[in-house]
Amino acid sequence: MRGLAFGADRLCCVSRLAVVVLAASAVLTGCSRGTSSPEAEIWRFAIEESKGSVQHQYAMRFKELIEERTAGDVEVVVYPYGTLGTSTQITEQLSLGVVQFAMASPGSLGKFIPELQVFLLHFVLPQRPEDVQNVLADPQLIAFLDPLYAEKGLSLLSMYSEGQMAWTLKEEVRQPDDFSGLKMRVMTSPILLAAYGAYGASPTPMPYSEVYSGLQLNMIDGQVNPVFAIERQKFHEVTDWLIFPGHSSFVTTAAGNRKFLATLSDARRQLVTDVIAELDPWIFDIQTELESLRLVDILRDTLRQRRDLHLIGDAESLLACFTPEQRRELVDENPFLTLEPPLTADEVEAFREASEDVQDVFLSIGGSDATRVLAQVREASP
Ligand code: 6CS
Repeated sequence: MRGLAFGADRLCCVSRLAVVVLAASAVLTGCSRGTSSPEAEIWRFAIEESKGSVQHQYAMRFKELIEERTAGDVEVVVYPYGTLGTSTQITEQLSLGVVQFAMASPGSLGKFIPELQVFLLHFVLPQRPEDVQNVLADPQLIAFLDPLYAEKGLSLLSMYSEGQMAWTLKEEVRQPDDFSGLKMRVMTSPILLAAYGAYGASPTPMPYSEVYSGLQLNMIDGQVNPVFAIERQKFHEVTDWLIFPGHSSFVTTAAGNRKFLATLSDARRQLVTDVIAELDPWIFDIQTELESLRLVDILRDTLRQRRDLHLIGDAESLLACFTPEQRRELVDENPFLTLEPPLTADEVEAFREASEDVQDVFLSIGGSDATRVLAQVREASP
């Protein structure tokens, strides 16, 4: 087994520490416990995002369905981001079996499973959300990636998109040259460093929880995340530009501890499989809905806080779900919002060209199966 990148002693310490933290956090923090009986078997589900996020919705629905279908014999305890540590620490805890389920995004897990970084490449996944979802649901792709998870003691349960990626920046960026000298926060996978390095930025890895203060204190100039995450983390309060370059979607994966899943009865394992299958279309609708709801919230904040916001993107499609009233109040009559022209085809092309070399970087550092996984993603794309 290719263990996660730390030694046995440290694993032991991490494990003991995590158990203590889990016990304390269940009492002290906002982790979601149900009302099941004291004898209920506990399944712990750690997520990389805060309450109100796409991952939180997913985990809470998982909890609801599992508890309902086991008539309370199983209780799922959900640990939102901040209760158990960084994304990397959550993955370590999953690998150790301290938690039984977790979200593990390629931006973090890609350090340990390099092939997974295929989802971090720009201009590789399709543009239409439905097409992205079809790629991620491709059984062949999942069957191909699961053995790589198995080497880390994990099981890949599902992959889904959390929406298109947007940049929030302190300055306008319309072409790669505009990134010159800008410190762009990225998650910790090497391909993200290469991707923003290729645009001329200074990529700066940083845990999610430190991004807001990093922007506020000018340690970084920008960051990249889907709209709901920008709103939840309030990144729009510390950046003036919200830019939709159309270069990628945020992909995450739901994973389980492999040994734990193997110890389940056939019926319980089937239950997990069924619930996960049911969640795939459900979370697609939820994330689509959150994308527009959270943009409404961001624009409402600009009014309330009297903060300027410049939006670069395809306004018609971004604002399509706004009610006429929201459109009038938050867009047409909002003195703090400037709808800038979307990136031109040439500007997008300049980013696409600059990103091409990063595919070679992926093939050279992306692990032994990088070529195959990239071909598989392309094959599954329309
Ligand atoms: O940027 C990040 O670090 C985080 N972004 C999202 C949307 N989910 C989890 C991840 O850690």
